[in-house]
Amino acid sequence: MKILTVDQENVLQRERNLLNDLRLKLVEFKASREDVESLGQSIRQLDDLFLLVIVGEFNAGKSAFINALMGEKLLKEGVTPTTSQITILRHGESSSSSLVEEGHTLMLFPVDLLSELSIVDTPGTNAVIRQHEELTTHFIPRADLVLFVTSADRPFTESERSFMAHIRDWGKKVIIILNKIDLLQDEQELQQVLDFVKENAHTLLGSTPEIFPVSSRLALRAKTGEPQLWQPSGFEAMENYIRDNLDQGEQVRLKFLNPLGVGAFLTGKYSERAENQQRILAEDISMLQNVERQQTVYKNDMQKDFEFRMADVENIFYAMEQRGDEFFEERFRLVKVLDLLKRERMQEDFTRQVIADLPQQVETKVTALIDWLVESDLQQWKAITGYLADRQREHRENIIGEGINTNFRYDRNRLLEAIGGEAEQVVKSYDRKAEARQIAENAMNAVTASAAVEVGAIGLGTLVTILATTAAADVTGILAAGAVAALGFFIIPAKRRKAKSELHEKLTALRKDMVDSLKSEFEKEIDTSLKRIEEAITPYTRFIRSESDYTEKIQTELKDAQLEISQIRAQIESW
Ligand SMILES: Nc1nc2c(ncn2[C@@H]2O[C@H](COP(=O)(O)OP(=O)(O)OP(=O)(O)O)[C@@H](O)[C@H]2O)c(=O)[nH]1
Ligand SMILES: [Mg+2]
Repeated sequence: MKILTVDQENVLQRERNLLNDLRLKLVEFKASREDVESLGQSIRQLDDLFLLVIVGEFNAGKSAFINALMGEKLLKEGVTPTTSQITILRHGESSSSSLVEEGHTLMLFPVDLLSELSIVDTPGTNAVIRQHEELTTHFIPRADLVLFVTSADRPFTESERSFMAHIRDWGKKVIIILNKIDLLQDEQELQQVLDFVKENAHTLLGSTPEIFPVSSRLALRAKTGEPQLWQPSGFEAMENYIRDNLDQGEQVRLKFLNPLGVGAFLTGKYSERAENQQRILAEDISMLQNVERQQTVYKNDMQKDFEFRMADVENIFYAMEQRGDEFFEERFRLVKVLDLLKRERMQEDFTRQVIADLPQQVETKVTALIDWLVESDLQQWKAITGYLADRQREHRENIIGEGINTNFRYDRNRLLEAIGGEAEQVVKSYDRKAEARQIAENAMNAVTASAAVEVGAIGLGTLVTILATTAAADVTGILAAGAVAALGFFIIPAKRRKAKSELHEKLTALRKDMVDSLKSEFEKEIDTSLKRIEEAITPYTRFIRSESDYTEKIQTELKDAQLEISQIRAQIESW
């Protein structure tokens, strides 16, 4: 027996696969339990596309009838009550039997007929009441056809009668299978039984349902190698009736379309969720890009500003060099030769006129520079903290409710809070003085190291004084050693030149050392600061990027599912 066309069967297969895939995706995307469950239900509806429910008293031959339908003796038959549980038969790749949660048995068989319809075998109608309730509430309402099996040798028993009365109100299509007609003597006996059944059914239902006299025993034999028994089995008319009744265009279409509708609704709902999520992620990403941009701008600005400020420091040295030149110019003269020999005096004058307030100037400029550096770093941290806080606030105000996956929301908020807290902590515990001291110390250590001077904890200004004075002392030392008589027109200018160039050399070296060491300290400081900020937001960046990739993947998959749904729909609607 075949109910579906090849085309319908293919569509059914495609639809099943699609909905099963979609179900897995929804689970992965943390869809709500109810949504996953309602999709599951739709898939089961598809499994039970046509549901035949077989009822009748024990020993009527219900199980035997089903075996004959399937053409294989798969269910147990017996003269005593045999089927003890409601048993649902579906198609499966291999035979299996399992107890399902509602307390009935699910049996799977690799039988073609079952891929088109599901069959419910039931215990006899005289079995316990509880089962009746289970049957009437769970299976009768879903049945496409209720097959009432009654045995020809004991037609329409009391319990069958009361059960029929019980299901009457559901308004389900019922047909009566008068089984075991092979036990009857002749046509006349058959007619008697048929009349009896008809009468009783009419009294009970107010109308007469279709009645099919069959022999399940003969039908099974006919399907398993004795074709001559097919005609007397009476199965032909009965099977034709079932097929014609189930295959009713519009109804089949609806049965195919319903689960697709559920699938379409859920893909729509979760696409929207993914879209909302993606929107938030896009804003997060643009915030992160903004931070990155800010970092680059910050670095460039700082570098430019630094060069500018350093030029100021360098100018102090140039000014001193100029004062030195003037000083030597003025002192290295023959008329002042006696003054030149007064070493102490010379040194004092040099300190007063040439070195002058250079140490204080350097000290002031460098301190200002370091303060500026520390302050900028702090401001940058504050800016970052501000961005993060903004994102958090915006998010709190903008609760998209159902539209966002709760797990995503939780993870993201947790990260934002952690990073925001960390940044805030950095800002709070920021010790400007300590930071500045550290930078100054590092710079000084670098200068003293390159100048090979042993200094304790002195200021930068003092250090410059020491170094500059050494330069002056040298100059005068050389002079003191020379013989006064030898000082002539040639010697003094030469000495003057030498003093000038030595001062120039020393100052250049000093200035260079100072600039270089400050510069390298500065660069180190900037890099550390940028890196610290970067490291603080890295977990967030990583989270956002991976969530974004994932959401994009889900979005594509849902879109594909939507497309496939509409394709299948179009095909069904063209039937
Ligand atoms: N002669 C004859 N015997 C049949 C026919 N159909 C079933 N039987 C026999 O009737 C007995 C009962 O058959 P089952 O199929 O077990 O009956 P059931 O309605 O499923 O009974 P429960 O599961 O106990 O409710 C078995 O011995 C079957 O072989 C038939 O068409 N002709
Ligand atoms: Mg049975």
